[in-house]
Amino acid sequence: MVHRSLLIGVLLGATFCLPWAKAHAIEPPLIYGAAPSQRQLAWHELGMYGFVHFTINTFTDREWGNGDESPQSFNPSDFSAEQIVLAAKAGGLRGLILTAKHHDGFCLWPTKTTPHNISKSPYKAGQGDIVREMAEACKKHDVKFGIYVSPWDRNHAEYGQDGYVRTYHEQIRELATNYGPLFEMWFDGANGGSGFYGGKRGKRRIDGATYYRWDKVVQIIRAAQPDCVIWGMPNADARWGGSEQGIVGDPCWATINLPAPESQFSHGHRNGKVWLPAEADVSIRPGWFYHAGEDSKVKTPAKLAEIYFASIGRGANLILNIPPDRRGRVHDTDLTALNGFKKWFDATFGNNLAAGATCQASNVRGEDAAQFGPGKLLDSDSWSAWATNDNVTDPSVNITLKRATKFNVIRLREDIRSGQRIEGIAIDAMVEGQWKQIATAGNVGACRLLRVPAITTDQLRVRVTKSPVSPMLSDFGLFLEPAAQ
Ligand code: FUL
Repeated sequence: MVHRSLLIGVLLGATFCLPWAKAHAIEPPLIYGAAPSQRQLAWHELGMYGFVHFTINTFTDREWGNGDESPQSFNPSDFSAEQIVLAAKAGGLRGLILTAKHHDGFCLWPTKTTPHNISKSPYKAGQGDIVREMAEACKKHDVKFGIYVSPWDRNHAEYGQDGYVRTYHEQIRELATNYGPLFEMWFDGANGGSGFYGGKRGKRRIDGATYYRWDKVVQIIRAAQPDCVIWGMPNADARWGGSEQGIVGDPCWATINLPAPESQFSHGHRNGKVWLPAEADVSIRPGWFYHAGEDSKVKTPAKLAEIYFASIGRGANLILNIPPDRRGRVHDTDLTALNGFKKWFDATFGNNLAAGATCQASNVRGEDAAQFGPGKLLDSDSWSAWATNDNVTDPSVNITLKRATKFNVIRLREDIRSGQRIEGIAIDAMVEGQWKQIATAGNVGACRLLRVPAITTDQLRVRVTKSPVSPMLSDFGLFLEPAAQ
């Protein structure tokens, strides 16, 4: 039996509180499955950034140093962190991750943990610190900064034993505490076994899942850099996209069940238990380090555009490597490619042709258009969303453009703060008085780009064809991509 005074209270509340309560009456849909943390959301917003592979390998013309190279060989003739950062910026990259230490163990900062570092090189007569110079140039030009610090160390005598793990943790602590905010730290899984190892040489086998004490690494980073995305270890914030070609699978889910074999990283798992989005990595050249012999093999803007669609366009982030040459600068050929790519990017995405359109949805959550109306598809907030009532899982929205418009790229996003919901979507265009389906996709996620044959129309329709719960679509864009050079 309901207590009498309680009942009266509820009734009074219902009567007198209603006008006040109305603004809060329509609750957003419940989150579906795993959803991103704040730091992951900021990372999704970042989208595209760069890698800077630079170390002794640049001077020995190798991809993997053995660990026995002399620090004397690290000798850039005209290093300019600013030139590298400006090259990245000119290419539209919004952050840079520097190889502070690659597998050969040479440290680009004057670490206290090993003598195998820049202070033993001729660079600035042993007074240099490339990590600092890069961090400062990034800060100056409003580019985010991140660090790659290889777990595998082919120089260190104690690699394979506890002593090295303590050294490695200390290296991470130095990097995480002395160089300002880091947006991402990258932990490579490569481990070939053989190396110099303090002169003992031979092969060292470790279990990559347990040897490095990742739990401790996470603690060190979280304490110093709570907003830093950790890439590539158990309990990380982001995962490898499954290729080194800058391409992820289609569909690519931001969720996955762990542990999972790397062969499943490119697609992830639908309804996976953790939000662990993919990052697609690729070099602008065939190798990760600069080799003069590859000057004629720099990727063209057209190739970079293709990569953009196969990574960002499938909801992943993209990290493009731009390796400095022996001067310590980005080579002219790479600069030309980066500039061409940015020109293509601006020409394509600089003008959203859907701006100013009107939207009519088949259903709006609680009829509350101010909170959940289809106008949210066209506002400047990436994640504010058109939402429907809980029982409506296959709604559609008609979009009327201001005038007949030619386009060949469609952009969709869903409100990933509420999880990855949509499993099927179709776009129709009104052509000669009839709806014609022009594109479909098996998911949406943080960003979905669909290239279509150029079409001119003033009416479109977006249909959610499959979703286990009410969808939350947050962005609709139309663009006209010029042919890339
Ligand atoms: C790989 C490394 O072995 C390469 O040298 C490079 O650093 C690439 C980004 O990751 O696993």
